[in-house]
Amino acid sequence: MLRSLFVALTVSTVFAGLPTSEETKRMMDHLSDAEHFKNEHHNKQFDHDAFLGEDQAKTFDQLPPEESKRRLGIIVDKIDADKDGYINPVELKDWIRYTQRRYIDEDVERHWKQHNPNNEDTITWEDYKKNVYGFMDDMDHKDLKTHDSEAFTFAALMKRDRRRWHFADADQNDALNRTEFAAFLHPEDHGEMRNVVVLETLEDIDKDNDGKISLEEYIGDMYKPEDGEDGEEPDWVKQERDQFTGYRDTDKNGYMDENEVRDWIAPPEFDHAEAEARHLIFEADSDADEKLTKAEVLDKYDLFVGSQATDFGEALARHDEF
Ligand SMILES: [Ca+2]
Ligand SMILES: [Ca+2]
Ligand SMILES: [Ca+2]
Ligand SMILES: [Ca+2]
Repeated sequence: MLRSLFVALTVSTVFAGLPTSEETKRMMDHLSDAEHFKNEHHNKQFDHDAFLGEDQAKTFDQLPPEESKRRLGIIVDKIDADKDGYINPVELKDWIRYTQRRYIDEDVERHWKQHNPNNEDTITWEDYKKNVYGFMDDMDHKDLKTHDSEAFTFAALMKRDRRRWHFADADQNDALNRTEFAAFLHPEDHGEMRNVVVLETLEDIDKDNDGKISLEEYIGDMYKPEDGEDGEEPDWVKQERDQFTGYRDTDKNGYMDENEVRDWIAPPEFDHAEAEARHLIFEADSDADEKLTKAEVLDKYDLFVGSQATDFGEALARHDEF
């Protein structure tokens, strides 16, 4: 669904008056926020693009491999805070946390300025709506009832935005100040937004709109057999089926409801940076001394630049660091 929506949004930009690529990207970020919550299987390329932004990802993809590796080497030196020649788990965790913070802060700053050019204290919903969805006024309203039409897709996104706006609006004046706007843009980063993230996650996966996630919807969200491929499911998919039946569906009624989804997505105290640091060290630490040399990192180049949590790809493409 995320993929097809992405295609729909990309195709739609040929029409006049549609959102800028920046806005389209933000809508996509929106849709993928829920994905970032799941500490399970990711669609790597999608995460990569969604996390870096299409433009950033492109810059990075265009770097010659040798140049990317050279830059990755420089980053390794930076992560090694005590300069002993090794990256230890704490250094890696701190660096991941730092880059995530930086990404979110810059993202909020950029969107805040974009939607608030006169630097007011708040942005009203009406202004935001006009800015982002104003183009819909010119759309054929018949289309709003047709599933899979553009108008229908954008109307659904607007409805979702409206609800998220309401959740982010702490003082309930229907306008968002900068802090509230940050919660709106990055609900995954704000504990008080947890309920709306749960709802969005559930709705993304609940294809038949019955308000609960069946086993097939759960699997369908993370795995689609390739065309013409009709053999056995990979082992990890079988494990996910067992996970669903054995753990996720705690009351054993065959479905995940809102509460079960809440338990599933990473708990509030879950430390993404620490989990990712541990994962990367586990994967790359070939001599198992629980720290990484530059050679070990460069050996696992793909792992590091592909990690959406580490933001290595973003760091490699930044102009201000090299
Ligand atoms: Ca070190
Ligand atoms: Ca407010
Ligand atoms: Ca369902
Ligand atoms: Ca259940």
